[in-house]
Amino acid sequence: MSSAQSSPVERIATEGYDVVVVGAGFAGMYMLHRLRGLGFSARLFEQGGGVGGTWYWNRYPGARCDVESMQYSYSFSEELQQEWDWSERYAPQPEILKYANHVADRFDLRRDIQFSTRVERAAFDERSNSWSVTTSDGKTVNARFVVLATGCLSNARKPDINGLENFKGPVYHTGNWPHEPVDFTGLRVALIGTGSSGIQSAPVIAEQAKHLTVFQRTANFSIPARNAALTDEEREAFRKNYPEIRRFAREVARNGIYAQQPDRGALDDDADARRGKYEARWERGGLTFMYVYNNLGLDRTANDTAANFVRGKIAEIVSDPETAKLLQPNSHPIGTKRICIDTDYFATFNRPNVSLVEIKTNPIQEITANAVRVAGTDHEVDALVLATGFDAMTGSVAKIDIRGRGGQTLNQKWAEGPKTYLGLMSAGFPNLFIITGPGSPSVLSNMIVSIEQHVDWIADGLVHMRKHGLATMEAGRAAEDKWVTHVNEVAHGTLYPQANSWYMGANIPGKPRIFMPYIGGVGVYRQICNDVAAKGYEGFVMERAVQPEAAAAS
Ligand code: N01
Repeated sequence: MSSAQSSPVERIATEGYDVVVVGAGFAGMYMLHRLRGLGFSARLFEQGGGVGGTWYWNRYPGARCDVESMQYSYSFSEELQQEWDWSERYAPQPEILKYANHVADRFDLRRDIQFSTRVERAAFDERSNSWSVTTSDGKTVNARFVVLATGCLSNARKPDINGLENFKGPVYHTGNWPHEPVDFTGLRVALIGTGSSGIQSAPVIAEQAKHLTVFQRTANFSIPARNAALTDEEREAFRKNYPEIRRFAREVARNGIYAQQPDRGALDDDADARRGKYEARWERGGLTFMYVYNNLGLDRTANDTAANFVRGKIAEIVSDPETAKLLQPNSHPIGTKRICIDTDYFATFNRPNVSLVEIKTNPIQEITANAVRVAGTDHEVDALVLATGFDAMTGSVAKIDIRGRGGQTLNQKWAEGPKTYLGLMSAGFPNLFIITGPGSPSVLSNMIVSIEQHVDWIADGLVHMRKHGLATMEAGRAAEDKWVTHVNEVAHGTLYPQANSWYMGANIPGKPRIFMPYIGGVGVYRQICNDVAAKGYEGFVMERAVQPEAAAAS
């Protein structure tokens, strides 16, 4: 498209880029690679100083992926998946970041990436059918297409806790951790938040700190990771079976993870058989605990059997009965908030240098210069760790001033909740794609499986447009409304909306309560996307450029 030929579509491209990609995480990097392979010109802007996205920012102690390394990796290059050696069952953050850097080097991606540059504004010009993209260095470039690869959990959220700004010691957020080593030796540390990040970091901080006080608003379900070094034999077995493993992850497994699938519901087994199965999965460890049975996300009675099992395990592990009781989750069905995967989280509360403060009934009153005050008691600390999560799925998109047709902003359009067709595009914003956006399986799946599917689908769409001389592609309003309704209906057929989760936007005061990801499963979703494309991009509106002569005559 970037060759200097005569159609208006092509002339625009020579003044800028065919595509601007925002974000150099796993989504943006693969998008860039595909675009270049197809002969599109592309520029990628990344606000961080390096590639890796989530894994660039989340450097907190104990950070590691909760999807097994051999599966949390790109599948698009056979050479890449055969040559890279993962060291552990669950890769630690530094190793995933090293992998991201390896990919950037191996595919020579950096020459088209501008680091330390935020995209601040993107405005669609209806006359030229192109986007004008303004970056934090004050420059503006033109692009026919913009692809938002801004990540679902990339906008770290500082909580509105009274007095936080008065704290005299260092304050860290797990989602925006310093690049320099942080040493807690000899310090009293407060950890606020007990989601995946808090649960992963608590045991590691506790080993170093003089004292760790964990402030828990909602107790969470967590399953042991059973992390271990990968043996050569294990790696080899995966490599040999990759074609089948990848196919299964894409087409069969709901969450994009190759694992044994359940063949029955929890109430189809008697109590002994059920307990045996839960024990076996607990011993194996990891996310697949939730795949013992096929109705844990659907039926509350079935769900209770798994939740009771985990509550029982917490009581067995934690020595102090009162602490154990506080750590037993009761506010939501198991799995309806993202289940956590830990290494020694519950056992950490048996350490003499760790204490738990429950802040549901007595919220934090204030943070003072040197303490966290709860129910009139000052818990004195030297450092604060905020593991308080993200403005998920929409937060990073909302930070960009995006203006579509008629100058409408995406934030205005999404004021009552995100609206997309297939999570990929939003009506009124032509030629703007979102990778793993709200309305797609994204955060309910192995992210890399979902990322590759979206990138390939977008790449195919651009090739289709080039082949047919089309200038714009846009979600149709009717198709979008229908999809939003469908996403909602599927979610409300499950137990998920019963939790005050970030899936629902419930962690951000004032954010609309909409179940954002598509829960139908990655295989079903992939088929829907493929069918839509096969039917000539059914539900999307695709238009040719108006030729200057025709425009002048009208
Ligand atoms: O964030 P979260 P996260 N006062 O939103 C509490 C992925 N991830 O960074 O539940 C006091 O889950 C909040 O309490 P409550 C994964 O998808 C993956 O841990 O709202 N507390 C909660 O306990 C995950 O789900 C990996 O009542 C406050 C915690 O902070 C997602 O990222 C590792 C508060 C936030 O939990 C987000 O995880 C890490 C306040 N004002 C993350 N505000 C792996 O791959 C919030 N909280 C392993």
